Amino acid sequence: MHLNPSASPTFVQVHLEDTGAVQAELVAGLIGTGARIAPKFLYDALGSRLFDAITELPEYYPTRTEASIFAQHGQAMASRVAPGSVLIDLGAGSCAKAAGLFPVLNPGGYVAVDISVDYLREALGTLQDRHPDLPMLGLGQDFSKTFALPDAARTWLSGRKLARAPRTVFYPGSSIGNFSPEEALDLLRQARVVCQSGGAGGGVLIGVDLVKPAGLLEPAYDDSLGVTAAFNRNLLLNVNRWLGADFQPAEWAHVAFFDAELSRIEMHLQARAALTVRWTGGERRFAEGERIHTENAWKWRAEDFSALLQEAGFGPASHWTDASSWFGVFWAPAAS
Ligand code: AVI
Repeated sequence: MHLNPSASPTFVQVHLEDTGAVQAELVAGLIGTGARIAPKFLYDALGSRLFDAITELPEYYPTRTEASIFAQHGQAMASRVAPGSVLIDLGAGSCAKAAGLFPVLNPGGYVAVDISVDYLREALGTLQDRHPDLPMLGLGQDFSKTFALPDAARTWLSGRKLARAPRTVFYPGSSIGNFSPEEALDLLRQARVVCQSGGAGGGVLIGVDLVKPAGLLEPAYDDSLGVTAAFNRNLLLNVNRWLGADFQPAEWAHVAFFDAELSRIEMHLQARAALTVRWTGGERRFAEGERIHTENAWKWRAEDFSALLQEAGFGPASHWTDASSWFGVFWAPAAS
């Protein structure tokens, strides 16, 4: 392997929400009828480790099923993705999924996007050592509300003669399922704008968990080791830090079920007994059995997701699945 010790990734952090805004969002969710806490609070340092553990559980099929689809159909995907594209990896984390596809996709540049640039430093540094000639940018950005390449990223692309390269937005892991259908449509529309601002041949490559019987779905979100329950309850410890609150995780039961009509898994925390939670400047009484809604994971039918891509303005989608059609990886060109 040719190692160029001078190659190093560039890092850009887009403005993070200030503490006051985060606290206001949390309090608004807690005091309303039907308490809710956004799923982003699942992912503090411990929560991210617990999620990594979830992906190894026998019941949690999505990660390994998607990996098998990439392994089996990577070449077919590569025939759609223009070589030399800039691969824009949403929620990149360890960058492992994108890195596994470099040999087949042959990108001309790699932009790893995650909420904090700190999550990307180590992984991108290691990856750059393995691919010294591939320009790499770590972008710290919360793309869950708005997704666009910031000026600093566009300048970085121009500086590497990649401004007119095709752009592939890569969003694996079925994280799109944690968006409502309306939010998913919005994100896909924005992804299309990002693709269309590059050269011809761009598109999205996206992993989507498909509808299946509740008997398969529910254990994936309520495993026998209790790892998902710990992941869900850990959100309360994170909220305690943000708000100075006194949630006691042991007082809350993990609840996960599939709502077939809405086609989504719902995760909640349910008070085991009547209790009061206090935080700096406020409190909320919970009756026994009252719930806090913490996450939704929508499950799509392949034809509905293809239609969503079309509604977002993409051209006709292709998709690949595993033998049981549990999971789909979709490619859709930005030009319709
Ligand atoms: C990150 N996301 C795709 C996971 C999912 O399956 O919805 C989060 C998760 N929640 C519970 N288990 C996994």
